[in-house]
Amino acid sequence: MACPVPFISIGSMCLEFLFSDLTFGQASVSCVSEGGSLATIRTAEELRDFFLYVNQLGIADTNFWVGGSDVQSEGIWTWPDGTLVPMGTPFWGTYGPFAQTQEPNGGTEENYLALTSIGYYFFRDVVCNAEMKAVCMYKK
Ligand SMILES: [Ca+2]
Repeated sequence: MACPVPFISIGSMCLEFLFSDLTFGQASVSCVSEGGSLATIRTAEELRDFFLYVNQLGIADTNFWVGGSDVQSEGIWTWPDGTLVPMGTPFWGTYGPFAQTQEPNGGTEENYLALTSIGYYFFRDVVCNAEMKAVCMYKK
């Protein structure tokens, strides 16, 4: 599947990685200016494709914003186009030394979705002013 420059084909997705340290808001604006939006991950296959690509590229020590947020309504996670983020397994990771809880676990303190190295790129809720890289998506 061909993707318009600067997006690259990963599985069924057209993605662009931004390797600047950005807040969620900055990342969101940057993706829009690239002609896309922060990435949406709708299926387990897409999450798997992302994971494999990051490992193949040797950047599996890097954290990335993607497009999910529950800032508008706590607990209701949506993508930039307003559709619902899938909840539970196998999308959201676990937290704690014995994986006692499942993400999202930050309540009103953490309203933005990231794929982090320490979380093995399962979904995780993060505070908005954290700075990390970002994954943009071109919507086909
Ligand atoms: Ca929240």
